[in-house]
Amino acid sequence: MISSLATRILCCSLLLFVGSRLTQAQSLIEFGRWDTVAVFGEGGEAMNNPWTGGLTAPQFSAGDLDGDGVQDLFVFDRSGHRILPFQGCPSAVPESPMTYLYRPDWRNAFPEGIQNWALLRDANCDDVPDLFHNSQSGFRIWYGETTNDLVAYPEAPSTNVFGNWDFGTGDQQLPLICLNTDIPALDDFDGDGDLDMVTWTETSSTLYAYTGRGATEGSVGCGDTLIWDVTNRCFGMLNEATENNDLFIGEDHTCGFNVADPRLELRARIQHHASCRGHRGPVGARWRWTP
Ligand SMILES: [Ca+2]
Ligand SMILES: [Ca+2]
Ligand SMILES: [Ca+2]
Ligand SMILES: [Ca+2]
Repeated sequence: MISSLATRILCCSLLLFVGSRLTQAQSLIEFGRWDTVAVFGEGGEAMNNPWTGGLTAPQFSAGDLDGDGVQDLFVFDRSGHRILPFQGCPSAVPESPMTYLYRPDWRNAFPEGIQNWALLRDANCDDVPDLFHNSQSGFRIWYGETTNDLVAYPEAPSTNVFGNWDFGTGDQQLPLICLNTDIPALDDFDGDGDLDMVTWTETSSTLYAYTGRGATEGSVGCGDTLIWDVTNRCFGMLNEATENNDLFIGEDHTCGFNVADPRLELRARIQHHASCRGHRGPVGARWRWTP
């Protein structure tokens, strides 16, 4: 009996001792990022950003993230939903290309939980990049501010972005479409100062055109509020087959359903810039609308 009791006391003492040592050891362990080890290519040249981790399905955006007047690089990798910011570093040698430094410490500037696609654009022309990203079958915008020499997105959007849809009875405010499998073409295509967008429709068969209303509303071209009209559901007179990758253009194109008066663009003369430098997003071409 005494022997059994002594054994129990000894076991408990050992457990308490081991437990306290483990707790002490755990409190001393700290993990940190160590990416100062240089890595060299086969030719012996030092590699830039060797510890970035690789990119699988990246989407690239330019934007001045730290407000120093130099364009930085925002990368969103659809695979893993990763955000990778890079600081733009001008070369000290004239006419030498700019390099980029991976800044994982800037990641916390961006909202969490972004999936599928994310692009930076300046939606309100304050020279601070705003964040567009997928949300269900639409998208949201976070407006940026520069605080402490780094962009911040303090105010979460409460809804997806809405636009004006006219089906023949006047404007209706409805959510804009941009599927999670898509990446929109997002730029000022008509050159009037505000952002426009071209993206695939719900069935990925034709293209929506969203046209910024800023200039036509009498506000500044790129106003403090981004207002979009859905100006075409069959933009570019092309549609893709549902079963395969066949593309129907021009006279072969069919448009079963559209918004009212889509000829706002169809009447316009569309110039197709075929140069590779004109490629933008999923549309694979650069469009210019000329009245
Ligand atoms: Ca910068
Ligand atoms: Ca902005
Ligand atoms: Ca525009
Ligand atoms: Ca406009």
